[in-house]
Amino acid sequence: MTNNKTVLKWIDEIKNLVNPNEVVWIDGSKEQIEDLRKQAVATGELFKLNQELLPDCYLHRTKENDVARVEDRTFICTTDKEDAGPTNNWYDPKEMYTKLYDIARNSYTGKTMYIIPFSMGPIGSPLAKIGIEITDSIYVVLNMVIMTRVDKKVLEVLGDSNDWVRCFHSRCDIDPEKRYICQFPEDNTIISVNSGYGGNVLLGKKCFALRIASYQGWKEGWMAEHMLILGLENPKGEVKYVAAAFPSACGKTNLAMLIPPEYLREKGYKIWTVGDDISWMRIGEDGRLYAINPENGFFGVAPGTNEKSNFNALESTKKGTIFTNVALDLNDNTVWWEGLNKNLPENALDWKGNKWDPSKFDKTDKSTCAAHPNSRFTAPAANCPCISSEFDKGAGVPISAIIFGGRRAKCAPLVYQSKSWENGVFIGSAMASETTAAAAGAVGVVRRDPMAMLPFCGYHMADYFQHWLDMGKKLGDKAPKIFNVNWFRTDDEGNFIWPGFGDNMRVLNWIIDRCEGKADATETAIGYIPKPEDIDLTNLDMDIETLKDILTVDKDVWEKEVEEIEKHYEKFGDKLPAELRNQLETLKNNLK
Ligand code: OXD
Ligand code: MN
Repeated sequence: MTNNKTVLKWIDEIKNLVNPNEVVWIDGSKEQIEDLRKQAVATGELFKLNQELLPDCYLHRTKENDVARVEDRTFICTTDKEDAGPTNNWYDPKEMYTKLYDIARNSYTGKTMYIIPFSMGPIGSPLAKIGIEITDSIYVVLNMVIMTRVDKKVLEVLGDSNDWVRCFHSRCDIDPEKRYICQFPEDNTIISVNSGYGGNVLLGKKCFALRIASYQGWKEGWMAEHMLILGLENPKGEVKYVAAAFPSACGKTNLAMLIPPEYLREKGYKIWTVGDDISWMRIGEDGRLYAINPENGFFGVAPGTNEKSNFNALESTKKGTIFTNVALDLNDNTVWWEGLNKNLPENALDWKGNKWDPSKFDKTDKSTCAAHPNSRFTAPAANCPCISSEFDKGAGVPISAIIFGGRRAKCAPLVYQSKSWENGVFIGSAMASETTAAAAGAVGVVRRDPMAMLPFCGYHMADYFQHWLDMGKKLGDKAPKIFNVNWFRTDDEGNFIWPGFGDNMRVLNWIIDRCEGKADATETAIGYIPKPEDIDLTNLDMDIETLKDILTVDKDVWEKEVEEIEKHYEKFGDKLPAELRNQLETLKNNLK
C-alpha cells in the first residue's frame, strides 16, 4: 500500500509486538466493507438489522464494563510533567510505553491486524491531517470508515511525509483494570488498550482530533476545538458560519442540526450543518479564521434523539449506521431507545442482550432502561438532510462568531457578547455547566469545563489559554466575535424558561446581527446583552417581561461566580496568563 519508511517501520514494530495471524490493509472499498460486515455478523460482533427499514445498519453491544470514555484512565504522556498541566493525568512516556507494550504483547495472537489509513478532514485539504490506526476489531474498522475518510488516496497524499499520527488499539481482555487511553503528543502517537467502546477506540476522534491535534495546533499556530460548526442562511441566501463549544449533555448535536421555527423557515432561513463535535480552525489568506470538521460522521448519543428533538440526526441514522448499546425491537429487528417515541417495545432485548420488560421501566432508574444512557449511533454525515455543501470542501468555512455555553440555572443570561476577544477567552476559560440527572453524582454541581476542552486538551491548559490569546492577536479585527449562551435558565419551580431547540435560532439571528453591526445591545458588567425587543418572539408563547428576566445579570449570583472563578484559576498558579487575571479583576470591579 505504501513505501513510506516511517509508516512501514511503525507497522513492523507493532506487528512484532502483537503477533497477529494475518495483516489486512483497509482501503475503504465497498467490497472490503461488505466482507468485514459479513465476518462480524458471523462471529456475533455485529447484528444485522432490518435491511428494508434500516439498510446497511447494524447493532453492536459492548461489554457491560466498557460503555463510556474513561477520563481517569486517560493520560497525556509528555517528557516534562508540567507540559500536561494540572487538568490532565500524566505519565512518563518511557514508562508508559513499557507498560502498554507489556499489556499488548502477543495480544493479536490468532487474530487479524487491521491497518486503517485515514484522513481527518477532506483528503488533501490544507487543513486536514492523516492518521493510521491499527486495530484487532472489525467494529473499529467499520466505525472508522464512517467517522473518518478511509480511502486509498490517503497514503498517496501522505507520500513520504512523517506528518501522520500513529494510532494503536488492542482490545486485549477488555479488562477495566488494565484499560489505558494514552496520548504521546511529542511522538504523534496514541495507544488504547483493553476497551472496545467508541470514544476510547475510534482514535481519530477525541484522542487525535482533540488531544493530539490541540497540541499540534499549539505548536503549529492553529486550533483544534470541541465545537460544532453551523451555517446560518438568511433569506438573501447569504450564509454566515458559527462555531460553538458546549460541555457534554448541553445539546451540541441538536444545535448543529437545528430546524428554524416555521415562520423563519417560510421567510427563507436555513441552518446547514458542517460539524457536530469538532472544529479545526486556521487563519486563511484573507486573515479570517477558517474551520473544517475533521470528521466524516456523527457519533451521537441515541437516547433523547427523536423526530422533534433532532429530526436531522434521526434521519442520518436510517442507513449505513452502526448502533451501539441500544435496544433491539425483536418484532421487526429495528432499534429503540428511551425518548425515541412513546411506544415502548413489548418484545425487545435491552442493551445487554437480555429480554426487556417494559412494565418495569422507570424513567428515573437507569437500570430499567432498554438502551444504555450513553448508547450511540455512528452515522455517515452524508446522510444528514441539512449537511452543508461546504462539508466536503477542504477550504473550510469563515467563522463569524464563536459561541460558548453551558447549563446554568441562574447565572448566565440567555445570550451575551464578550467585550473583546480577550474578554471572550476569559468567558471560555471560566465556562461551566451544572450536572444533570443524566450523569452520575449529585445534581446541580457546577463543573468548570474551559472551552468544553477539560477532558480533551492535550497540554497545559494555561498554555492553551495563552494560545487562544495569541490567536486573537494574529486575527486582530478579523477575529470572530465571541458570545455566551445559556438555554437552561430555570424558574422558581425548576422549569426551563427558554423553549430551546429550534427556537434557539432566534438567538443565533441576534448573534449574526451583532457580527454585522445590525443590532444594538446594552453594556453590562459581564458583556453586551440584547435589547429585549431585538430577540424576535414571533409565534412564541413568551412575553417580553419573561425574556427580560432571562436576560438579567444578577449581581449577587455573579459575585459568587467571581469567587468560584478565582478558585478555578488557582489550579493554574503563575502560569495563568496575566490577561485573564486582569479580566477577572475588571469583572469584579464592574460588579461593584
Ligand atoms: C462526546 C463527548 O462523546 O463530548 O462527544 O463526550
Ligand atoms: Mn464531544
